[in-house]
Amino acid sequence: MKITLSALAAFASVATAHFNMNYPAARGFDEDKLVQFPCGSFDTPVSNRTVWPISNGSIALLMGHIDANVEVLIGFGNDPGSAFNTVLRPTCTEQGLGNFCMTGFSIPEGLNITDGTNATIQVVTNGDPDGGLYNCADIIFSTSAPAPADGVCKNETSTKTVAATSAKQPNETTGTTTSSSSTPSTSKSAAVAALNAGFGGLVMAGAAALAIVL
Ligand SMILES: *[C@@H]1O[C@H](CO)[C@@H](O)[C@H](O)[C@H]1NC(C)=O
Ligand SMILES: *[C@@H]1O[C@H](CO)[C@@H](O)[C@H](O)[C@H]1NC(C)=O
Ligand SMILES: *[C@@H]1O[C@H](CO)[C@@H](O)[C@H](O)[C@H]1NC(C)=O
Ligand SMILES: *[C@@H]1O[C@H](CO)[C@@H](O)[C@H](O)[C@H]1NC(C)=O
Ligand SMILES: *[C@@H]1O[C@H](CO)[C@@H](O)[C@H](O)[C@H]1NC(C)=O
Ligand SMILES: *[C@@H]1O[C@H](CO)[C@@H](O)[C@H](O)[C@H]1NC(C)=O
Ligand SMILES: [Cu+2]
Repeated sequence: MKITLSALAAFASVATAHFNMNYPAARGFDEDKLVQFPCGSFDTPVSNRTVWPISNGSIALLMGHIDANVEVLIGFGNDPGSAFNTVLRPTCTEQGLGNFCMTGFSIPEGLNITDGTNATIQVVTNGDPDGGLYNCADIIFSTSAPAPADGVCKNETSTKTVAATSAKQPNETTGTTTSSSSTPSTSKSAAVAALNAGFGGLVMAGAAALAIVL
């Protein structure tokens, strides 16, 4: 029983974490300040940057919302501040809790990015009713960057992406309540299906159990 409860607590904590950026390593993480633009309140680049490839890069996220829009931006240089002016991956909608591994990132041609160029990646998601959530990672580009270690970048079996219902940036839309008028029943049934399936069901069961315990 004790084990079951702590397992539920672990799952429940995923549900409250908004989202984490696991690879490349986030600059920092403060769940309560993830809503602060830019970088979820972490304004200072770290000195131990992740060596990241110029083509075919991956980004590993841990999703705490059952349905979220996700966009990836980049700012070049040692400290881009809030100038995340280049879109690396336009907004898509991700469904399912847990590990989400985005693949196939390549830097657009013509930007003169070479080995040793520094940059900061910002991932923007929604999922909360009140705007964007932000995580940043400081990187240094290398054509010989190692692939992420085995198991670091993987998808939960229930994870899937669909075309975003809005072309807006995630921080200009709210969570699951903002599906466009043509698709509410689809996204609702998808959310219910996810709730009833494996990981999602456990998370909600965990949250419910905790709510009762507390
Ligand atoms: C990139 O950042 C590191 C610190 O993280 C710094 O030592 C290095 O000089 C920077 N590279 C360039 C080209 O400025
Ligand atoms: C940088 O150092 C911090 C603190 O030791 C660590 O948590 C983080 O994972 C490191 N980041 C990278 C990219 O190695
Ligand atoms: C791109 O990266 C993925 C994930 O690391 C890997 O499986 C794939 O083989 C790579 N593709 C190329 C063309 O290098
Ligand atoms: C590209 O960047 C390198 C290193 O920062 C610099 O030496 C070179 O002049 C740049 N080339 C162009 C065409 O901007
Ligand atoms: C994870 O799923 C997304 C689509 O939902 C896909 O683009 C990506 O390549 C997958 N990652 C891996 C490591 O297979
Ligand atoms: C949304 O993110 C963009 C950067 O991608 C930023 O310029 C804009 O200020 C953000 N909007 C809000 C309301 O924070
Ligand atoms: Cu959240």
